[in-house]
Amino acid sequence: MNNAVLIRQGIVVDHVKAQQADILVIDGKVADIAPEIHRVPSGCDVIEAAGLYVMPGGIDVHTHFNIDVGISRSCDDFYTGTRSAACGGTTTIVDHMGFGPKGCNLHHQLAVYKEYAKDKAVIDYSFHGVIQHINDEILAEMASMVEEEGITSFKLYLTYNYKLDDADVLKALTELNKVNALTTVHPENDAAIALRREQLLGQGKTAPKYHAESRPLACEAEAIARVINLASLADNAPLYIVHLSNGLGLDYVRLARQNHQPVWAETCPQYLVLCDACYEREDALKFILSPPLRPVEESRKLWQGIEDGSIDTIATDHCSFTYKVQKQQGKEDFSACPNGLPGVETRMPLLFSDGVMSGRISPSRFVELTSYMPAKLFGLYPQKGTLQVGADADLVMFDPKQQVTIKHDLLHDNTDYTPFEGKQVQGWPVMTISRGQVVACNGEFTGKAGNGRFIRRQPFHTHQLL
Ligand code: DUC
Ligand code: ZN
Ligand code: ZN
Ligand code: ZN
Repeated sequence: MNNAVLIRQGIVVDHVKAQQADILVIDGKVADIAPEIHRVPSGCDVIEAAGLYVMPGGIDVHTHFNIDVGISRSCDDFYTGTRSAACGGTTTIVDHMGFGPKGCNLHHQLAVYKEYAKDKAVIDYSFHGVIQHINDEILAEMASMVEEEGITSFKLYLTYNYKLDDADVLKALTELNKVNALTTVHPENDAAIALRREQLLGQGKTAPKYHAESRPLACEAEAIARVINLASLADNAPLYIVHLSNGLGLDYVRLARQNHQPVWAETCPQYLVLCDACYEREDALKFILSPPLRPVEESRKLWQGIEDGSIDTIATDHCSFTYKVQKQQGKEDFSACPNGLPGVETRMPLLFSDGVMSGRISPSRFVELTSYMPAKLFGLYPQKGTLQVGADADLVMFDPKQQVTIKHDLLHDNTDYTPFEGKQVQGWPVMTISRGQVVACNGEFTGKAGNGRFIRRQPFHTHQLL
């Protein structure tokens, strides 16, 4: 199919600059980008983008679609999850694979997930491997996951049923470093959380609001400091901290970097625009996730990290459960509530509004946080994360003039609420293009299930990041 699109006179933004330009897309790739393009193939479609920001499509490197968390299965699958992503300006997701039965190996995990996504995804996708236990087979599989399958990042949990002890964390970090993979970590101190949870429940403190008290920020900060030191012991293995929620953890990341350790940090919109006051609400169950929402001063510290460069990416941790049914499991006992929030569709508009339009960050820094750095860290660059010639024509157009009050009714996921209900934003994604095809336009989904492709990612090399 010879398909050509000319996007005219938008404010084209990359991770370093913004300038008015035309973009020519041919067969799903960026074919030219210039102040004005006059030579275009006959029959070329034209999209007028004057006054719109035209940016690389969002890359959300932290979703949990269709995940079985033991007490429930998240309610967005790879169709509704990617549809929602597309409508919010995201053109690639990297999902954290769920946990197969105990004993299931990494290649099996990948085969299961490829089936989940194959006929459903509407935008391109990849997966992070999840190391749910360590043995010789798992360690031996890591190299071929990277070299043959293009799975070049893996997740370790320090809490939940799949937590690894320190010796296994060291083994995983060491081997993943050796095979050129990036290790991502969910850092929370499991023993401290288990003890507090037992104490709270024993005192009859079972209401949803005690979820946050059961895992205070010191639990997270302690685990961040620990895993940073374990990574240093593992021949200075590269390390990526997921869903950072607090300032002390961020200070540990800064300290590690001052010591030239290859450490990167991700945060999520919920930690920037919501706070622990949500746990005082009647519908507190809607906000149960881990790490929990923090006091408002922590959001301020995270924004500081976004402004000064010590936070590298913004992802969502989209892990949705319905409020009316699934979240109600936690009504009488916070520990029985499935953990997680929806957010894949609201990530880009929230950061555009509260970041760019409020003057905290430049449009280029927005691109860096939402697309360029995710692509660089996770082996998608330069196919993704940029609008340079030859890159996939994955892009989003934001209208800075549109004011929107976020309502669940506007969104395209499969849950029944948004934690951001009623929040006003300035600026909205009015068109999303995935490999040259319009997949969302003015709030309407126009893509197709199965059009998304599995992307084999490049191995990780620290020197390409520094
Ligand atoms: N935290 C959540 O709240 N949900 C999914 C996984 C996680 O780490
Ligand atoms: Zn996590
Ligand atoms: Zn997660
Ligand atoms: Zn190299």
